[in-house]
Amino acid sequence: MFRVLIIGFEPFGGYSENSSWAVAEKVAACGVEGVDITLAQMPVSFGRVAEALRGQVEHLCPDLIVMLGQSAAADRVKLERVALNMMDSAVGDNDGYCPNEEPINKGGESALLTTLPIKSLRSAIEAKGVRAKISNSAGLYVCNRLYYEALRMCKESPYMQAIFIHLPLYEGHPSAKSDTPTLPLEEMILAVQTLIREIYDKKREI
Ligand code: PCA
Repeated sequence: MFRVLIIGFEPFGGYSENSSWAVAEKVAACGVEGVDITLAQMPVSFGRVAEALRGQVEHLCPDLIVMLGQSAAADRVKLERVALNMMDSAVGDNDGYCPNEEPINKGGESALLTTLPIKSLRSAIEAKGVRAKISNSAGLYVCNRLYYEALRMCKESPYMQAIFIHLPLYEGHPSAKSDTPTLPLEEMILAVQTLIREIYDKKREI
């Protein structure tokens, strides 16, 4: 069976909920036909997130890692193309750590890119009527840290692929103000299910 590790984050930065976890939980609960989905929550911690991912990946050996993160500034589903070898944050993570332009992997590659066909994935999501776009920066916070680690692991194990998706707040999110962009939870669930289905179908054609 095609094995997928789906990841969401714990709340952070004063938000009582994290859209990424709400969506990941629902996708894992509803499932995708023919796909074995395992759910994991990651800490919003520069220091702990890589080990948390490694533990899950070594245990599961997934074919695909789908990582979700919340971005309150996003107004649509954002498919992240690239992870940068840098950590920087003025506000600090859930451990209160504020890295100042620190490399993730000293001497390692400056950037790592997903090997998934990101444009056709965007088209598949849009064809379901969900707003989506490709982003060329996942920021320098914990999501980027996790994505870099996942793409590094994919280089070590080429059968494995990974993608990071930033999600807006969902409609009804307790932290959403009247001017915060939101998407219905169901649309974001559909987007992630569609992406998994699309990747799985393409694999089966090979
Ligand atoms: N978003 C943060 C970290 C956790 C999350 O959901 C980010 O964009 O880095």
